[in-house]
Amino acid sequence: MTTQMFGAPVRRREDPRLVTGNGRFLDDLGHDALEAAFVRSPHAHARIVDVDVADAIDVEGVAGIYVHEDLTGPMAEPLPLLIPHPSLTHGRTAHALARDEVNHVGEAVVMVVARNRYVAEDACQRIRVTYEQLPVVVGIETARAGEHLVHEDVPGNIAAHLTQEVGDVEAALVAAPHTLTLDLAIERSASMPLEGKGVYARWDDERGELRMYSSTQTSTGVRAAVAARLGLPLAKVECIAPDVGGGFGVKIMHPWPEEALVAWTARLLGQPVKWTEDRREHFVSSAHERGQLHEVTVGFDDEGRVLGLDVRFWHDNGAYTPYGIIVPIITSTQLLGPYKPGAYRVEFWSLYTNTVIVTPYRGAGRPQGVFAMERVMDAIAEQLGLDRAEVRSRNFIQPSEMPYDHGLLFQDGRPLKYDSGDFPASLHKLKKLVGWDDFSEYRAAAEAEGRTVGLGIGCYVEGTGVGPYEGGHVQVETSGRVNVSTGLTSQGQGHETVFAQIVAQELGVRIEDVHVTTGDTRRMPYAVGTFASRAAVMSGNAIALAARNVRAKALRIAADALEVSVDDLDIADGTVSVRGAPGTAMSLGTVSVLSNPLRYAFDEAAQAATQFAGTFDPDKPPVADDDEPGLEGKDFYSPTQATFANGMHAAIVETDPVTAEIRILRYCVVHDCGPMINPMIVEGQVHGGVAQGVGGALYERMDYDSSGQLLNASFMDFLMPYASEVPEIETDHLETPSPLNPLGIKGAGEAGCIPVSAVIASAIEDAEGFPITRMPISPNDLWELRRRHAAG
Ligand code: MCN
Repeated sequence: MTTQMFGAPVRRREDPRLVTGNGRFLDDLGHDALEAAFVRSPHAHARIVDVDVADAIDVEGVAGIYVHEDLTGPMAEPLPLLIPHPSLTHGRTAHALARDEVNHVGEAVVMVVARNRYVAEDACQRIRVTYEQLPVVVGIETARAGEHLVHEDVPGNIAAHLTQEVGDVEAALVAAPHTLTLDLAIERSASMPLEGKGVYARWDDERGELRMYSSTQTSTGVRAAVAARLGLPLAKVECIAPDVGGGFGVKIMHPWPEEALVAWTARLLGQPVKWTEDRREHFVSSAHERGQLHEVTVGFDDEGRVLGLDVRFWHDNGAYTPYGIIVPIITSTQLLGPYKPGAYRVEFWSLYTNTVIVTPYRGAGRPQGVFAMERVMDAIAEQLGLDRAEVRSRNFIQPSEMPYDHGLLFQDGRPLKYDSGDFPASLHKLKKLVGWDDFSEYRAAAEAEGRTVGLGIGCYVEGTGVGPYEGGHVQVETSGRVNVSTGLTSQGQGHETVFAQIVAQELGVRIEDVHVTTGDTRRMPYAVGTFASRAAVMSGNAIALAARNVRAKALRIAADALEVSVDDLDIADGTVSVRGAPGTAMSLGTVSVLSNPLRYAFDEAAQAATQFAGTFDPDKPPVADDDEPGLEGKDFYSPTQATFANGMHAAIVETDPVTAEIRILRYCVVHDCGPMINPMIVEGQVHGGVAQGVGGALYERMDYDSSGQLLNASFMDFLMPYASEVPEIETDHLETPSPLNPLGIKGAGEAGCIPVSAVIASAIEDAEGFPITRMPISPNDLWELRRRHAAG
């Protein structure tokens, strides 16, 4: 019997490499490369009048200086709009180097390539760009007012406007015994991977081939986008994602201007070129998210059941829309979480501002939506004097109602349908874990000590494992070693471990013999990327199917060689044996030798194969008619819809009566991502997500002034939680299988961060006794709220 690998808390195989400093990140590569630096706009909105590079050209070591006018062919075109949508009536994307106008501080205007980064930066200092400043639009209120425009030809700064309605909301609200209206806000924030973006490209002039390395979440996307920009056949471009030090969504964008420009200059100059983002660049020229204002009206009955929900919200999409409306459409369709809203109308406006672009950031639109929905649940409970968990439970979709269709359409125009989940069971577990029913005693004990505490709760549902597809390739070498590749990339999720677990389980080999490669277009040119918590579902299933194919093939070949029936064979620990006759066996390495008409006898397995020469007819094709040579198999997994994970969090916070400091005393999570491939990794993902969520709830905000300057564009000023601010996270799991995929799994990578703002707001509100309607909340904010509340 092979050890049960699926579901085992196997320690991450990549960690020894990573924690001993042996990871190879982008900046560890390309020491022979020229390096690029950029002159970026210091203004949020301005016309470019003149670019004077005369003083920079002669700087010793400068290889090239480029402005927009130097770009040719597709390089001069605006960057692609990656996800169009019919409602995106005024989509706009940036040029790789700004043409005529800049629309946010940090937009690249000039590229300098030089011997090294120091020289490139020195040359940048000598370049003088003359700007004519234009009126600046910062913040949703200003964008909505429409007095000034980000793009002259976009009236009201409205990139997109979309409404969906299920049922008659107006009638439901009129008929409801109770109604409430809430104004809610979540501020802009951003992912902060430890390793910023980076790209390194080598051009091989003799072969006309480009090899790129990029710190990306999609090597196939970068490859395709860059090939198109440079007018190269796909076959002539390779892209490899080395170790990637975090992505959290920002590295899914492709191509980033720098990716296209570095590849283009590498070809132009015939020399390797590299660019590594610095932290300030990450703040002002990568991507942000989260910024939304919500106006919610809810109608409900005396029991707290929602009868109608009317949500209007405004999304700050920054200066351009490469990702269309993906973030607000996720908010609008997944805001409902585990609840049935009666009639539902959601309407949003996606607005341009003179700030950094938006791309999906871990959770992608859900933290905002969950914040809005959960504030509503708490407000209903408060109004009716009901228990907050009870109100939630009365509105739950029941397991018997699965699959559940809210009647909403997702980005692709298809209905969004929950496949599975048991919300009452999750809530039951959470209440037990946090001690929900005993909290009044906990509070009384705290109050007796003069402490103010509050308990908060938040529930969410998350569409994970979205298509269109992902592939897996499994190959057994004659040594018995198993090579596994999948095209999506890894940024720290532990894919080398979980995919090896799946293959060990499915094929019947030792995990030590499995070697996993991700994100290399040479190995697997067909792939999408790592985002939307999709790797486990997509590549996990594709790899499982590929391993099953290899297993079936191994059994066919071995049955033939051993002259037994396939049904009499088993594979365990890399050996195929005849059930009941353990002496009659052959290693998978030997099967691999037999699978290949050219049987090199260089290793043990090959020599072992010779013992079957008698039973193996040399005149017969060495593999069955429908097989190809080699013990390998490939498969793809392509679902028709997302699978829905869900979770519920609760937290106990303490607020300081004098300093208004907010401390999280306990943080509890119940999570359901179906069967867990590796519970230790899932918990690590949940912990990381909660840590990021705590940042979003209490610390992290993009502090723009009205002229569009980002005032906190460094780690000196942008607060992130340290280990000391992240509470110990107590977790429990439910494993409701998805009926949609062979392994029954759902994604887990974003879950942790989704409800944290909602939960912390709920707990602070419970502690303080007045509504919390805006996150993040700092001690200053809380102090100010207390002052206003006291003043009535
Ligand atoms: N897993 C599991 N069993 C399940 C579900 C997941 O064992 N039922 C494991 C997976 O095999 C994988 C991990 O949990 O090792 C996360 O899986 P999944 O939910 O499929 O998410 P992805 O691997 O697709 O990762 C993407 C997701 C997203 S969208 C963001 S953003 C994010 C995240 O993962 N960025 C991360 N986690 C991150 N973790 C790190 N360290 N760095 C990032 O940039």
